[in-house]
Amino acid sequence: MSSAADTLTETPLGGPTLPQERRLVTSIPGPRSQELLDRKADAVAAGVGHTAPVQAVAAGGGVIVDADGNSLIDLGSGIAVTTIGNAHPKVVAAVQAQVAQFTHTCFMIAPYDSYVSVAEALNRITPGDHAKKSALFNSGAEAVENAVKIARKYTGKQAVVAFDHGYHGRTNLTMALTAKSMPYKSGFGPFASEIYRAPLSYPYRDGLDGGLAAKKAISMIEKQVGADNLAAIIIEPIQGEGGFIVPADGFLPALVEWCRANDVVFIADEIQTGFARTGEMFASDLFGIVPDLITTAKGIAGGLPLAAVTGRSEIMDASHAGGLGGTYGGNPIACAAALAAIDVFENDGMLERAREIEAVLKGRLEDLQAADPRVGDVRGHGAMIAAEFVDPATGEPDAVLTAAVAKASIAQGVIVLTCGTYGNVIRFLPPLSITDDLLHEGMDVVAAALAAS
Ligand code: PLZ
Repeated sequence: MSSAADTLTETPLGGPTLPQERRLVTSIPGPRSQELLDRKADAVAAGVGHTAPVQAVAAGGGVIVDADGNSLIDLGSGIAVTTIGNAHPKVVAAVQAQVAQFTHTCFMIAPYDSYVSVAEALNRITPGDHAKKSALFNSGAEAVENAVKIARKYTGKQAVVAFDHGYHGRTNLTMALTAKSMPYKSGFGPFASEIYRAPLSYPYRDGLDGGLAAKKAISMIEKQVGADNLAAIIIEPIQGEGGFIVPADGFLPALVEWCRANDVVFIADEIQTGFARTGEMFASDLFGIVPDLITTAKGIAGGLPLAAVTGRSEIMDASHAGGLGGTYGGNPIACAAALAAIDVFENDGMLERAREIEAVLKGRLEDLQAADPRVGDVRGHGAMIAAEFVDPATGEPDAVLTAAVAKASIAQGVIVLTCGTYGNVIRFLPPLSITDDLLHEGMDVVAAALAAS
């Protein structure tokens, strides 16, 4: 083990050349990280939290290095963003070239090639071979806001249905669409009107097959909202923040079919599930559905802020000229990064890598489940896998155990994230650039943390 002082002489460069190892040279947080956390407490609004008590100085492959010289295994990808790996060389080169050329003109003022190229790429790689168009934005929440605007304009209707356990963002409209009150909504109302919530298919907890679960949701929508008033339903094909809930087979296709028959726009929020995360380019492909509109962000640009709405041309074109936009939407640096990232997704074996990661993670978690009844459910696809922790006697969610396992794992240099409406899910979202050795070592640490909790 090198000493903290050795590693601190200069800041390491990120990217895949960073030593791919878990290395603890101080306790977590070390003194330099603690110094930053103290400044954060003084300078940054208390509402902005953090999961790992570290000061990140470099990241790449499957690790994040902190200011004390610790190297942590990254099983979170900054919430499913750095899917191709942090500081990916192709993204770094594309960003460096673009930033030297021009940083901003505003696409609405003086358009440029990369925005149009990203739109063309999205129209090509998103599900369905119908005519499509795209519009670019900065964040996932902004994409969701715009998808709802577009669906309302197209249909001339106002109501929007979201689902139990859904997460769509933190802006006013997207808070209304998001299911969970604490921490996302509590005290931040009033919320946008004309938002309704339908029951989700949650096989581990509702025991319903997809057809029955869809019937229940559609009945609620017809009785409580009415198709005549409904502009859109929005759903994550696999709930992210809500607990990596994979709906039963048939649930999503039945919803899509009902939308088609009732002039309702079906919006798939693939902000967390998109771009190879689930072992398909989009999770909609897993379920054989073709959404009318799809929202994307996160993995799209290798860590640069970019988001999009892509969908049927006739829907996307419903807005009057000048009705959609924003100062920064489709920023040229983010677009250059996205073109590089999409090249990696399409040509560098990312779908296969996500499926290999699924085999490793599911194998490890299913072994844990077989040995420990507190692991109630193991689920997910690709590099989006979760374990739900319960009280074995009652099946009740065990958020206390979940938090303890996550905290102990992070203290041992493995960054894991929790999620779930009941706070009882640990989710694994590693970058696809992680090695199998690091994955296994990360899972060894999580298993030890569970055994000790
Ligand atoms: N839709 C499906 O997963 C972002 C939220 C983290 P933004 N999820 C991470 C947090 O606590 O704020 C997300 C998502 C889905 C929309 C969003 C919102 O994307 O880029 O965070 O606005």
